[in-house]
Amino acid sequence: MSESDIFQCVDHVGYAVTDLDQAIEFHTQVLGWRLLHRETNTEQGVEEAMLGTGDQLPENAQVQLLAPLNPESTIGKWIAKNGGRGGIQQVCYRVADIDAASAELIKRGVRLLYAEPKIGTGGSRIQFIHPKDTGGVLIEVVEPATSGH
Ligand code: MC0
Repeated sequence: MSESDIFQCVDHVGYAVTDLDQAIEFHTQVLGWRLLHRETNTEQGVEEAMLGTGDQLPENAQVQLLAPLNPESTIGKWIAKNGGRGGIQQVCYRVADIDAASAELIKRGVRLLYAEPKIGTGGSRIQFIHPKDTGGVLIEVVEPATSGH
């Protein structure tokens, strides 16, 4: 696999959704994605589902469906600002070592949202680059739980 000097690949695209079950049904029944994983992440204020083409995480680029646990959560506020509708909220790039990647990104002048990575889907470690420093896209950075780091 050919990699950039920081990122390995697009890990997932994250959609804010208003109804998780309905969104899972659409993505599996109509689009043909497979449901790989589902969990509640109270720290992030979401109930989320990962969909892909294989059997387990991590794999090829996935789709992440993010439903707000409450209106004050990040996703709840994003949906409210988006006229009450869902949509693409983030794109996530995969790294092998999130501590090294974070240090390098800071050195290159972007603001990260957290002082230390937080826990994301499936026990992964996650960080975000502020959308004001990326041209308007919220970029998540993930070190999958199974990367061996
Ligand atoms: C806000 N902005 C965005 C944006 N959210 N721009 C692009 N994409 C987004 N998703 C812009 C707004 O339009 C606004 O620009 C400015 O940022 C401030 O927005 P705000 O509405 O005042 O919102 P804040 O400042 O309260 O929060 C924005 C911030 C927040 C990015 C800090 O969304 C955040 O902390 N995100 C990281 C966590 C997260 O997204 N968690 C949910 C996924 P203007 O020009 O109007 O000033 S959890 C997840 O993904 C986990 C489970 C996983 O993958 O494993």
